[in-house]
Amino acid sequence: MIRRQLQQVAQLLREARSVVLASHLNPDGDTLGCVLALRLALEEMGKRMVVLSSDGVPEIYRFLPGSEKVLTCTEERGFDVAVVCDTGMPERIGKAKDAVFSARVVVDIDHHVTEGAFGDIRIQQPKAAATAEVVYRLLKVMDVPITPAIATCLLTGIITDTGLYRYMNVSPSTFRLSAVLMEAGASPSRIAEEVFESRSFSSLKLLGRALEHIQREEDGRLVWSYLSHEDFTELGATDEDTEGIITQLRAVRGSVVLALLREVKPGRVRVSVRSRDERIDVAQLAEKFGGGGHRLAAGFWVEGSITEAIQKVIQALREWMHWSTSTSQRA
Ligand SMILES: [Mn+2]
Repeated sequence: MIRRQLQQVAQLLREARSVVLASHLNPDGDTLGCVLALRLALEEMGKRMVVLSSDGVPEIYRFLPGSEKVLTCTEERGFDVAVVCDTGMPERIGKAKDAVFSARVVVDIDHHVTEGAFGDIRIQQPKAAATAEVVYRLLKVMDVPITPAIATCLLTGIITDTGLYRYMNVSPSTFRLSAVLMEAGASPSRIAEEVFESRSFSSLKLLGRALEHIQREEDGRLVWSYLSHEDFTELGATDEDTEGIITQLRAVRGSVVLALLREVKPGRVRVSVRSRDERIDVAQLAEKFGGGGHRLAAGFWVEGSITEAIQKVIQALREWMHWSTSTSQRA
């Protein structure tokens, strides 16, 4: 099934003259690695391309080959093919939506299964640890040589989406593909250094502040923290500096649901939520707040002060945890 779809997409891309590639909002290493690997492959094939990331490219991913070619938006329309990587929700591509849906064929490649229709061809491979695994398969079907630059983009997707091979999505094939990409010229140690050990000084100060504010409830199953607007101004930090903080909260023994609230602008709070229990679908909760994401990782915005946001969100999280665990027990 997937192989046939990949062949279909390969054919479309071969025939296309112009292609638009789009990553999701708040882009991570997987979504960027995928669009940049595809960009390199299509450039080799002489296609005209636009690569879009509505939220730009975070500093830690600027080492990725071709990242300087990524645009936040374009006026260009009417592409032959659009490829969206790593999300199943059109809202998650932000303002890239207009260019993407102006294309004659829209392809969505993801490793999460999401409800609803998105695009004309939808490839969902839940067994893959990262969308990069699916893109690798597509490139193989297209007979594209895996250059060191392409391998670097794809391995970055795998390394970041598996949290350095620590999460449950890691399978023997994740390691097999990583070995292939390493043989093709990607360096895991360099990627790890660029992504995890190249943080700004203010982002570490901010991490310190978030750890200082850490709280737990629900017998330690809900662990959360916050950053107020004053924290950001005092430390000279921006929201980009919060990247990775939520991952640190996972370190608390017994934690199941993690949340980080930060008042990015006065009166506007950005919330990230993670779950390590399949029954607790945080994307569904995020949708109630007008956001989205995946079952185990989602985000949304709340209007109001940080204090108001904490009250609202933590209460909602508690209820959501109770509801999720009791309904799935019955099912
Ligand atoms: Mn991903």
